[in-house]
Amino acid sequence: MNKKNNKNRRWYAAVFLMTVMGMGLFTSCDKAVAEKKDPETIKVYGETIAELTAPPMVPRPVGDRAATKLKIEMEVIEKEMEMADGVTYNYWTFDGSVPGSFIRARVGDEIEFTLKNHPDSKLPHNIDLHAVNGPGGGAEATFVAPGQQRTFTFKTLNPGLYVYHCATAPVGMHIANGMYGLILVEPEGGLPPVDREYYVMQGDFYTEGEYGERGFQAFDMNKAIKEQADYVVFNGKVGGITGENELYAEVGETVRIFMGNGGPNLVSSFHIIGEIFDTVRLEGGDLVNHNVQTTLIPAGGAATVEFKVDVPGELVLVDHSIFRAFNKGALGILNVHGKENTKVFDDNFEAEPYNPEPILGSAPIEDGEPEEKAVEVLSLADKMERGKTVYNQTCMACHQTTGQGIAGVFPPLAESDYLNADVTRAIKSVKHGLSGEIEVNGNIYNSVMPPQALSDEDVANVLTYVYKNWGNNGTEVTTEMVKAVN
Ligand code: HEC
Ligand SMILES: [Cu+2]
Repeated sequence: MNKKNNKNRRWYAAVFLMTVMGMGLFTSCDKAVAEKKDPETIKVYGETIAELTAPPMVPRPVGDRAATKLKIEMEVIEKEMEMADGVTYNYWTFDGSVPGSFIRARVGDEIEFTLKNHPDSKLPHNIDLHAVNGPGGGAEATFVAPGQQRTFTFKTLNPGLYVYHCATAPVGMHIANGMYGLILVEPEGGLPPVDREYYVMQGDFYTEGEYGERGFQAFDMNKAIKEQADYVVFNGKVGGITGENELYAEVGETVRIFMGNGGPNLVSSFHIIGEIFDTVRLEGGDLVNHNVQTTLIPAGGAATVEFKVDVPGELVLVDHSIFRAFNKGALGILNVHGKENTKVFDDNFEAEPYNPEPILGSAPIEDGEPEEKAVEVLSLADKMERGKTVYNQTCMACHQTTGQGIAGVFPPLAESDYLNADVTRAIKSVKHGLSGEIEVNGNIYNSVMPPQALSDEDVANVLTYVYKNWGNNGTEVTTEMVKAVN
């Protein structure tokens, strides 16, 4: 390894002296700090090649291992990957995944960090690790052109969970393209053991096309500057932790999620639907909170959340800035298997009728069909136009912009065999709602669609719009057809 000739050494020496003098002043009045073992003096034993993992997995805990010289090699790879079904994006990555490899170290380790930039890359890159005490967090020391590698070393002085990211100009663009990950520096003796650990990171993406627009999508700098994200996702893409990527645990187990936020812009209101965090290590630091519903994770920050799963079912990870979850992708699943525990949760009750007195001042409930206005017959083009408006206002929140649905939660309307097989059934579903187990394109859904409060005419319009889009069979649904279905 070649050490570079440091022109600024004198300046650094001056800053260092001032820092030492400052520390002298502080230690005299801050006993707690003075009594703590100075991490700088922790001895290292031997050399270890770091185990690195792609999300959602994390390397083995450090446990009680002594500090060591930890060798880390990471590679920058620029590559096209899927952002959503039918949508691709040119990601810039650390080690080929978004987020990049998870690094697990302990306080006192001497890290020898080598960054390689693959020869096929178009651009130079570097890395700023928030776990570093030193200029740029290593950014300057690791600036590598395509086909280059560089090394620097640092000692981990502060335990915590830290973000790393590329800091090459334009920094925002490098982060927006997926260049971030987490490095965990465990305290002496390690974190308390749990049954399962996972690695999740939120990120916001800015594409030329709207959310869900198919094909290759280029980065949109203007939207990024205006902070108008098209995608807000976990682990790099829509469905990053749903379907085959979902997380798993068994009833009674304790789960720890190392949760980071790469940004570049948005802060995360991280929440798990159906679970309470028993413990949150705030901002990745030493402050511990208990019994938390939602924890705020800044861009370029992290938190560790821990909880015991008590009953089986699907826990849903979301950014509780909730349109991001249902309309931009920030939704993931932790599937919990095991025995029911009706003491903790019991949902085996039938629905019963509820017929209260009408509320004074509310619109009277009419008997039978509401009076129809004289029906003007729309042209097909007008019908499609109107259908699109109804779709965007009523259906899109669940079935998504291009009818792609959300895996495991909302079935697709695009190329839906269920939809195309039976128009009467489809009309009935929209008019009266749909619940219970159904199979759509080979996947089972067992959920509830509430009845949609639409006129018969709008049911016809929206279904015509759906049938004539996204690879469906083109059926035109008329108001008469809707009227005929009860
Ligand atoms: C609140 C969320 C929600 C909204 C809003 C919603 N749906 Fe659904 N929809 C669902 C769910 C959930 C199912 C599956 C129900 C089940 O599992 O039995 C479903 C099923 C369907 C199905 C049958 C399955 C398939 O994929 O073909 C159709 C057709 C459908 N919806 C059309 C619509 C239309 C048209 C609208 C707008 C007028 C709409 N839905 C609005 C949640 C919703
Ligand atoms: Cu970069």
